[in-house]
Amino acid sequence: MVRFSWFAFFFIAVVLETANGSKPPNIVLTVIDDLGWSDVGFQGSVIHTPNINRLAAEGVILDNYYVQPMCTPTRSTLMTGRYPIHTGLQHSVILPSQPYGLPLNFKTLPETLQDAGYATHMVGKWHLGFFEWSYTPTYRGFESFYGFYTDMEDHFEHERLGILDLRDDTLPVRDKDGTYSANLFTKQAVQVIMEHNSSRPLFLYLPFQNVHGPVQAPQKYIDKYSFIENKTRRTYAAMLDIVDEAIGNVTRSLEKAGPVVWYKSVLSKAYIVGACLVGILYFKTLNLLNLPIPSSAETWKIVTKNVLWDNTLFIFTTDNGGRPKSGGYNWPLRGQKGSLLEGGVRGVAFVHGPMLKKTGVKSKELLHSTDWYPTLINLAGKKEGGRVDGFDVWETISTGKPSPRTEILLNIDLAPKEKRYRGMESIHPYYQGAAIRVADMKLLVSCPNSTWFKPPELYNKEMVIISFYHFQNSQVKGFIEVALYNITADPTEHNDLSQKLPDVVQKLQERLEFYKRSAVTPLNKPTDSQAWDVARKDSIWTPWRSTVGEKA
Ligand SMILES: *[C@@H]1O[C@H](CO)[C@@H](O)[C@H](O)[C@H]1NC(C)=O
Ligand SMILES: *[C@@H]1O[C@H](CO)[C@@H](O)[C@H](O)[C@H]1NC(C)=O
Ligand SMILES: *[C@@H]1O[C@H](CO)[C@@H](O)[C@H](O)[C@H]1NC(C)=O
Ligand SMILES: *[C@@H]1O[C@H](CO)[C@@H](O)[C@H](O)[C@H]1NC(C)=O
Ligand SMILES: *[C@@H]1O[C@H](CO)[C@@H](O)[C@H](O)[C@H]1NC(C)=O
Ligand SMILES: [Ca+2]
Repeated sequence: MVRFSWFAFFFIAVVLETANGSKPPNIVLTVIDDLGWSDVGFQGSVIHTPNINRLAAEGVILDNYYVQPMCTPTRSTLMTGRYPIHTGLQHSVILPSQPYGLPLNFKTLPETLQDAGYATHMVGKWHLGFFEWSYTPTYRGFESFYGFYTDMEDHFEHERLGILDLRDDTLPVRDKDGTYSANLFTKQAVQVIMEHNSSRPLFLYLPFQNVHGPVQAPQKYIDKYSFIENKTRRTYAAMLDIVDEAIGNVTRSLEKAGPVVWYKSVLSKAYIVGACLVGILYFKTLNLLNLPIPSSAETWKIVTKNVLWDNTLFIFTTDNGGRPKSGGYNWPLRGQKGSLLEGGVRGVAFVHGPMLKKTGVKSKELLHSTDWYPTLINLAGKKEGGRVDGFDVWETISTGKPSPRTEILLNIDLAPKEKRYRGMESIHPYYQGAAIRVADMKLLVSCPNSTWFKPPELYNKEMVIISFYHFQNSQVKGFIEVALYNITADPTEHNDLSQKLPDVVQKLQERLEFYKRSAVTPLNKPTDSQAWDVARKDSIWTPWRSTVGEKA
């Protein structure tokens, strides 16, 4: 009888194996907030990230991949495939009491994946607006949401400016005070995975709160980094360490989930008898031919081959560069979060999955965070509707084909001059400037200057180099009016070629002008005191201009 059930398992395995081949992949999109270019182990960091390193090594590392320099804009590119100049989110980020968000006329990635038959879940940070319910995740394509709406908050108390921001779907979660967010989110992600019915493909959007400030982590993880003297850096290391553990837990649960649910739903059906007969036949044949009969353990291995993980595309990306003040570093790249220099926008990222044809490689092809939208919906079998700025880069990632991209608009965020921008100065005075990458070259215009920030644990080793850049952790003053870098030859942006190559400057300036013509006015709005009134009354950040009722 024991053997008998193994036969059944085996048959199910074979059926699933065949079914899997044509099924759209499960997609797990993991975003690490403010993760620095050089902070993960596979970039040479001292921070311990064994799970991330292994997945990166087994997958494809994206070495020439760009994001936007801040949270809201990058997240908007993931959801829409559009450059922020086309959604109105190109300037700064949404603050808790500002009444705007990702415009409702853009169909989001989860909405499109839902059309393609996906189960869509989100765990973590939203940061794309919540002033009305219709802007929140469960109204924008996610079947479930567990996380927070605002830009940042205490990792233990889940409070932003002293007010709670934590929800399960639309309902306040008030009993998690003291539980670290990475633990909460991991537990929820694992639950989503284990409860997922694999008759539908899964889309899990998992934007962690880590490693964004406030710089906090459970003491046990901080203690692992006693060799890092600087306390901010030590705690940041702990924050990344726990994310690595989280990713280990999430991938392990993907390795377990899937067949059990399928097995349960199939068990009730009559053709299980047929399955067993085929199983018996198979084993009888092995017996007759004197071939070894697989042991229970081996059979289990075959059965579990059909877990979610075996058809999962796992994407790992930062949303912007590291912020040295909060312990994140982009060394040897220049600049930091908020800057259009490489340290702000060159994103650390990799993809992993059995559907990749060429793995264990570093892709040098030009890629941008807007590319996920068309790439993923095409993989899901749904041709994109509407215009996007991203490209379907699947062949590039999967087989190493040249990127369909020749250029990336990094952003256009110039201080207001025109009339329509007047009054915007009070919103957020920091303008990033404009930048564009075309093939090897990158042009920067009107960008706040920035320097090279070296992680403190590297000081002793390379004293000579650092003494040269010893304005450590202070934002260098001044503006880069115009600068041109050959990023392929000079990824650290040391050698400004704008004087030497004026024709190249002009060519790239024309491309910037081209994009400028299609830019929409930034949506930024002054803060609204009503947001505070409602938040204080409900003791949670909540939509305050509610036009739609809560979702049942
Ligand atoms: C990972 O799983 C282990 C075992 O269940 C748990 O103790 C640990 O807290 C989890 N890690 C995170 C980051 O939640
Ligand atoms: C999974 O979904 C299918 C199709 O909707 C359904 O028939 C089946 O009962 C579900 N299985 C479980 C275990 O919920
Ligand atoms: C530690 O590093 C942070 C930035 O990561 C910096 O602001 C702080 O001044 C450093 N502290 C010391 C004692 O060097
Ligand atoms: C920008 O900062 C760098 C590094 O500190 C410095 O070498 C350069 O002169 C500055 N450029 C401008 C235009 O201020
Ligand atoms: C940029 O650098 C690369 C690599 O050194 C070189 O092949 C290319 O010709 C350079 N491009 C320009 C426009 O100078
Ligand atoms: Ca961020």
